[in-house]
Amino acid sequence: MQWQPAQLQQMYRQMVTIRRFEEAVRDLYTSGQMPGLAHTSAGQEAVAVGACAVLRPDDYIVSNHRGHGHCIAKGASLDRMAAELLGKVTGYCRGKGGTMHIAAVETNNLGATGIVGGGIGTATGVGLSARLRGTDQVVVCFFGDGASNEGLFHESLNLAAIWQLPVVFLCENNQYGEYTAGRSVTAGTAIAERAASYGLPGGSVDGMDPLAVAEAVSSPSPGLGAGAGRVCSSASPIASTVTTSAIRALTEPEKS
Ligand SMILES: Cc1ncc(C[n+]2csc(CCOP(=O)(O)OP(=O)(O)O)c2C)c(N)n1
Ligand SMILES: [Mg+2]
Repeated sequence: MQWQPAQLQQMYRQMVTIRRFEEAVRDLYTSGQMPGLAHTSAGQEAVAVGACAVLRPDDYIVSNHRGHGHCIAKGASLDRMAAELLGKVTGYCRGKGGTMHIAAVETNNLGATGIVGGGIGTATGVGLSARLRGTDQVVVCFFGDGASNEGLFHESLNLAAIWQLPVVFLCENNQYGEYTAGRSVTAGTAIAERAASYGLPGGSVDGMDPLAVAEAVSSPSPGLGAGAGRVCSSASPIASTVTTSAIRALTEPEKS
């Protein structure tokens, strides 16, 4: 892909914005000012920004419990996000959703969920909706490595393959499911290889590199032939990895 300097600057700016937002979330949460549980996406900025860089405004994303970066990268207002996280009526969901259930529907971000893997089923349904409505919209589904061990992941991949749905299943493999090391609970060598079981294309890219993520999300799916210049319009699971420095950044101090 060819990138203009202005596009690269915009991606960098978004990544810095996400990191600063997450630092503010951490401070508000640990000082007891933010209700509920907060999960920051510090260290995973490149996945959200790279993926959303190749989406149109009318494309959809479905997020998870670590979704502030997804929300910002899809174009949400920081003010309304902060209001939502703090339970204020001026927030995206009138303060009822909070960090784990925020949705910014105006940006076609259909929302986060506290149910690990829950968004994978939602995204598959949204893909079916786009297919039935005859649009060329695509859905990017963000989920974690832990979620790839949920039954819904496998059911969704099966249906997405059978129905040829325009969903990119984008696994953010930070190598941990909460405090559990991924290698102790995840069979096989790479999560992306699970795609092959359903006849879908899959691959792993460096999750610290926004351009690599953008490239992976926008590639037409080989073998399915439906890409045709559009952002990937076939189901295409992708596993992205992050480094150990990102994992340290993700570790949140205990709430005092
Ligand atoms: C269905 C379900 N099972 C268990 C949990 C508890 N839980 C919250 S976060 C988490 C780990 C998720 O790991 P992963 O999908 O890799 O996301 P990460 O937090 O690493 O970004 C678990 C098990 C939950 N919220 N929902
Ligand atoms: Mg994880």
